[in-house]
Amino acid sequence: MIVLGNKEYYKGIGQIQFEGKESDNPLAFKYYNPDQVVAGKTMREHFRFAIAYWHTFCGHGGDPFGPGTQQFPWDLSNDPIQAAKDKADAAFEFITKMGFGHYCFHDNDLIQEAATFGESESRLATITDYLKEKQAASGVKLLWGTANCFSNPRYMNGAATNPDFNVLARAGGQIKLAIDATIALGGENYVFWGGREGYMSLLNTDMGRELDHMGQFLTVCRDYARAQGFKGNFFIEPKPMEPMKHQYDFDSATAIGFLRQYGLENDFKMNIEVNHATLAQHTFQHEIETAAKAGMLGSLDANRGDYQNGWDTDQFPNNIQETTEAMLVFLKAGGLQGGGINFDAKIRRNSTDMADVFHAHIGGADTFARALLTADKIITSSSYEKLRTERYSSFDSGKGKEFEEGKLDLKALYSIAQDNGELTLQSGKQELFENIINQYI
Ligand code: XLS
Ligand code: NI
Ligand code: NI
Repeated sequence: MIVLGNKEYYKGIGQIQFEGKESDNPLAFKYYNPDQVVAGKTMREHFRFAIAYWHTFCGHGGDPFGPGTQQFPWDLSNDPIQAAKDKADAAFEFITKMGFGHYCFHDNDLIQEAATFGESESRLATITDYLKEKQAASGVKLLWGTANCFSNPRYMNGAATNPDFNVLARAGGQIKLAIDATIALGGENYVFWGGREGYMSLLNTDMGRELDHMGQFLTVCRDYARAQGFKGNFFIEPKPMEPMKHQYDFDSATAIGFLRQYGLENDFKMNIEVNHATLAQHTFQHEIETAAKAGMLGSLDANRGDYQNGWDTDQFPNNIQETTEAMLVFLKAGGLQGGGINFDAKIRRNSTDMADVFHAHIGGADTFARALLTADKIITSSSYEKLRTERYSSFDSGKGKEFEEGKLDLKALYSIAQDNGELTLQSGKQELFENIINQYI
């Protein structure tokens, strides 16, 4: 029997409750009311909020100009297994106090990688057993697991796209273990973020061969997991650059095309991250819409970038306008397929109080909740839907309808153009659409 820790890490902070927007309590939700029904589902069901193990329990605030600023009481033990268990205790305390139902991890977030592959395998198995107990005791579930195949120097030239086969095989070994851990913990999904799958310079890169390797690699990962009985989704998390100059999963459209080319479209969906979208020069809502149109809107990694510098700064969401536009697309798409909203975000380097990470997650959840409420009101009570539908009304009947049905050829378009003569301009009314968003916020 595993003895679960009973030390309190976040002292003086209790369960975070919904108190409504009039509350001045910084440690309460103002908009996120888990049991409130919006558009036919509770907020809890819409969002399935998850905590990212890496930022919240492993990130110490280091940046290229200085070391971490956070000292976590769960990092004190010199024994890696004890330290991992202490971290798990802190994690489950935090997730439970937030009232969130899910968490996400990389294998190496859970426990420090060992000097040998065999020792790493046994460490991961040990902490997996411990987490199983923590999940059972708390009811918290695993939204998705993944493997960190980008930090260790062995992956500097990529994992599945490494020019050295032995590195590819090593990544395969590591991912097998991460899939095993995900399955053992009842994980609902498994994520691939191609951290170093891409290139720094095309001069030394055979891109076509690397893409074929990646397609084949994902195929064997899928086949293995399915053979082990894994029923969940696999998610690709597109990102255009950083750490590589060019990453193969550039954006949703690129990743969807890739999956279709390699016959993976039935098992894989998108995990869309706000800051990755903006790094690709897209909006968050553009990426959601692209995935939804392909039937591949799997999950979301919630954060925001800094719109002055453009990097993947992974700040917590607080932009109501942006999130409202995203929630419009989200609601119209019918929500997520199997995924949830994972706060892939970190507090700033100079946010050093234990309460800061609570403020951050409360703010993030409230941003999504307020945006969902607003988007729902826009859809149900404003002229937004009608205005959009009207723009396309020329396709609802007559020749436009025939075109949609594939009944008109180019010569038919030619004769319609001849008959019509010059056309009157149809306004796109963008400013009116923008005003509706503001009116309902
Ligand atoms: C990095 C990614 C990463 C993935 C999981 O930019 O967002 O954190 O979500 O590997
Ligand atoms: Ni990211
Ligand atoms: Ni992410």
